Amino acid sequence: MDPDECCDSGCVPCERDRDGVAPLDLENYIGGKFVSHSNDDWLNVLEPATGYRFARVPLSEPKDVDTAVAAARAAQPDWGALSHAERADWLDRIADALEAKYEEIATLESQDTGKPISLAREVDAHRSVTNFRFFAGLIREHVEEQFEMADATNIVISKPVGVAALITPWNLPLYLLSWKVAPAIGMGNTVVCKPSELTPMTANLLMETLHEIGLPAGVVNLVHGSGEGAGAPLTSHPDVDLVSFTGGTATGAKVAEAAAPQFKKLSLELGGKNATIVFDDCDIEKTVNGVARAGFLNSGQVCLCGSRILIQETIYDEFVGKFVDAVKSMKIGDPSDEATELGALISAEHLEKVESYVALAGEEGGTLLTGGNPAMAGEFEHGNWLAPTIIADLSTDSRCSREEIFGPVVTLHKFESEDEAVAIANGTDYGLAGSVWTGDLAKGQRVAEKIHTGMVWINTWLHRDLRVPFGGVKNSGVGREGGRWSLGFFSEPLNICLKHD
Ligand code: TXE
Repeated sequence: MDPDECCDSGCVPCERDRDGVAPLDLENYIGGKFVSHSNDDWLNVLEPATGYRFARVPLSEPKDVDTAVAAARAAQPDWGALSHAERADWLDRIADALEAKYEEIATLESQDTGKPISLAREVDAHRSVTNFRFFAGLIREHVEEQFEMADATNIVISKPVGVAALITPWNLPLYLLSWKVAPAIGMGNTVVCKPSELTPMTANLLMETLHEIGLPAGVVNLVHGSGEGAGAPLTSHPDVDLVSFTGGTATGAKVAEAAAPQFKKLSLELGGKNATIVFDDCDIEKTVNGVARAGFLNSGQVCLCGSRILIQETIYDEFVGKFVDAVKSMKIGDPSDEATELGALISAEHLEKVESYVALAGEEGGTLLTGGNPAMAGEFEHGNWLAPTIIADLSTDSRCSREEIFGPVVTLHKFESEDEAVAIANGTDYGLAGSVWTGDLAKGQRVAEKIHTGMVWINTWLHRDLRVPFGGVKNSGVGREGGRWSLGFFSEPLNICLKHD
């Protein structure tokens, strides 16, 4: 289609390049080399804030996956034979090299995902470096456990699992990829990465970085492509021993189905529909800010976001008044502007999904307190924009309050008692995270223990200590990563029992 005609019709332009600059064509990274994929199929990578195309991602196919898995398999014995300390040194070298590209990571991530530059710096660039640094330290300190018997000693050693498939989504691209690559290679595995086809840029930057510092060929490989074309052949590949997946629950089910018959080690970090529980003894001012951050960080596109806000009825009106004012004052717009708090949504398709939930909320009896489509001018006219949206008066069993929307949309609900709050919090198929806001820490902990979920914060949200387990229950996933849980998942324990004379 003629790009001008496309723009005139108001749809998201599919091939509109900024100032006529040709898009960057990405390549796979296999066996220590950047290589072309084996066909001529490409997907345009668009800036979510403007709709401009700025890159093309290869739509690889199963034979590209085969080549990458073979390269990883060939590299594994030598890499797995290094000591933990030697591999930890490599992780530190990667952290140093990424740290030197801190601003480049933030800029690329902001352009690729539409998120504000300040957030891309503070969250994405920071954590991508920290993940490598953190696992370097943890792996260097890792000691083999021993269990003494009267007449024997058991020594448990951690062996690599083999070849790992690492599949990541678009909301926190390098943050999540580095969260998997660091412990996976640190424990002696070699890996094949399949980043989201919507946000391939910082995965490409990581490969360039590994290449520059001379990481041995084949230790980290990357195949770009769609879920069906590259992700599915990777998860079902007979020579892949382990799959670590972060993404949507429906896709997670497909990944589990592909991995199960071959008994691959599997970790699934899936969606969430997390409750934020506000008791009447909280510090209202701090809580309003904390709850707004939990609901709208990254435009609500974080699996941990608190999208169902339960407020004790005694403070409901006061809290809601202040909360709506705080949310209305959030600055939405140009991701490269330092003052921007909310950027664009990842894609036109995703925006459509999120908007369909806002429309559904109306049909389900909800009241829109603020939100909807902001008027965006100039080059942002073609971006994927939705203002932070607050919906009240929905029943707690409505679809909008139980299903994952994954956008800047929260629902508000009243509760009277602790038990009622817990019952509402547990009334979804998800169980990833949650937060409780109260002046009574004992009550906070008591409530937290009753929520069927993997993580609960009290008087804070997304306050991360990388040593703690991360993951969920129910439809939010299987297994835990983080700290020693990652080291356990990315290794196989071998017990050696030595009989004494
Ligand atoms: O993610 P997908 P989508 C939720 C959110 C969102 C929904 C769908 O609710 O609206 O998921 O998002 C790869 N075998 N989350 O469709 O499809 C895919 O190429 C192997 C929550 O964008 O799950 C990408 O690399 N891989 C989530 C990755 O899976 C496959 C973050 C994730 O894409 C595959 C993102 C297949 N059959 C969305 N199909 C979180 N947990 O934070 C796709 N992929």
